[in-house]
Amino acid sequence: MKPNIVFILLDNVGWGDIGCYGGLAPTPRIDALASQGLRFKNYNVEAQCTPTRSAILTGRLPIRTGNCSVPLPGQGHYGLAPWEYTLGELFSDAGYATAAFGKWHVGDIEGRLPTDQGFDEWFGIKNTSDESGYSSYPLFAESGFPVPKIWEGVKGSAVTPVEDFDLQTRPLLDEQIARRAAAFIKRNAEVGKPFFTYVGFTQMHPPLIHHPDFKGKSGGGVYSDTLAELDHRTGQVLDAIDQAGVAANTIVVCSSDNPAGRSTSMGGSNGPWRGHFGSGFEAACAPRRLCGGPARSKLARSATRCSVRSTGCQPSRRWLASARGCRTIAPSTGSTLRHSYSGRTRQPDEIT
Ligand SMILES: [Ca+2]
Repeated sequence: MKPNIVFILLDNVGWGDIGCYGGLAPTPRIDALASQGLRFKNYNVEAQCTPTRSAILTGRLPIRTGNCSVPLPGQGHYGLAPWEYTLGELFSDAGYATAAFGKWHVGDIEGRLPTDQGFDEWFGIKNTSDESGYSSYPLFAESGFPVPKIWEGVKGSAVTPVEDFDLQTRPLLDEQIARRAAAFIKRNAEVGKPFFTYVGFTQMHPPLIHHPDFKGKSGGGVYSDTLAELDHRTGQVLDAIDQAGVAANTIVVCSSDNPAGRSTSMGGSNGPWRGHFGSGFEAACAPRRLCGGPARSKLARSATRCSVRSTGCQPSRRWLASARGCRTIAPSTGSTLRHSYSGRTRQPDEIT
């Protein structure tokens, strides 16, 4: 039976933010996921959102896909070119139902959106959470810049706007992402179709604004409150898997795309690592990553120092999907984690 895959990608969460890595804010759901599976202690990503996301989705170094940095508004087209072979395409070719929810940030034009890159459906934002502040800037109306939107779409059709993405809707977005991801999981589990979903939560990326249900809940300020929400949203996705009765055949990966930022006033910890989001120091490449299921009992219930890179996600998923007939990505930089996932070794293998 093909395993279901749920890839939860957090935004700008530092090594030291999560409880099981020494964080002080309570993150019980993510900590529980770590205790059920494999916790990586040497998982390396890129220093910014777009480079890491492109590497996860393609298994290729950002320099090979042209995604070495986050573009600024007005810099022109960016992201994954239509010919890149993404996880969405890989799992579609292997017979999976596929969906992306949340932040994309690897292309914002037709041909480069999730539903153009193999995903059957998508709900979320094309770029980054910074855009929620644009319409509140002085002279925004005079600038002629379009009001940022939250979008949705299905494969084969143009995406359509759901609502404005602004400072009012920004704190409510992850609630919608979790709800839609849960519905997708339950819908496909009911019909017995293997599924892959890429859940890109938008927290803890600025602007950091309380969801009303979590304001003051942690006692540690806005950063801690929002981290509590992020933990809760992750838990909602895990609950959906359990409620759908497919936990024994579902692999969950939880990862951050890059570390916390440099601002100490807003919170965020990169643990023992020097530097911050976007810097050239080690913290920029060292978020943490957790795995849980299938078959959670088959996984090494442990932490590993095995060196892993974000490019390893695509070859590993290809193995997990038993995706014979999937196109070979060339040149790929990733190595699979098949034996680490199965608990047979703590070293990556099969350099592809
Ligand atoms: Ca990020």
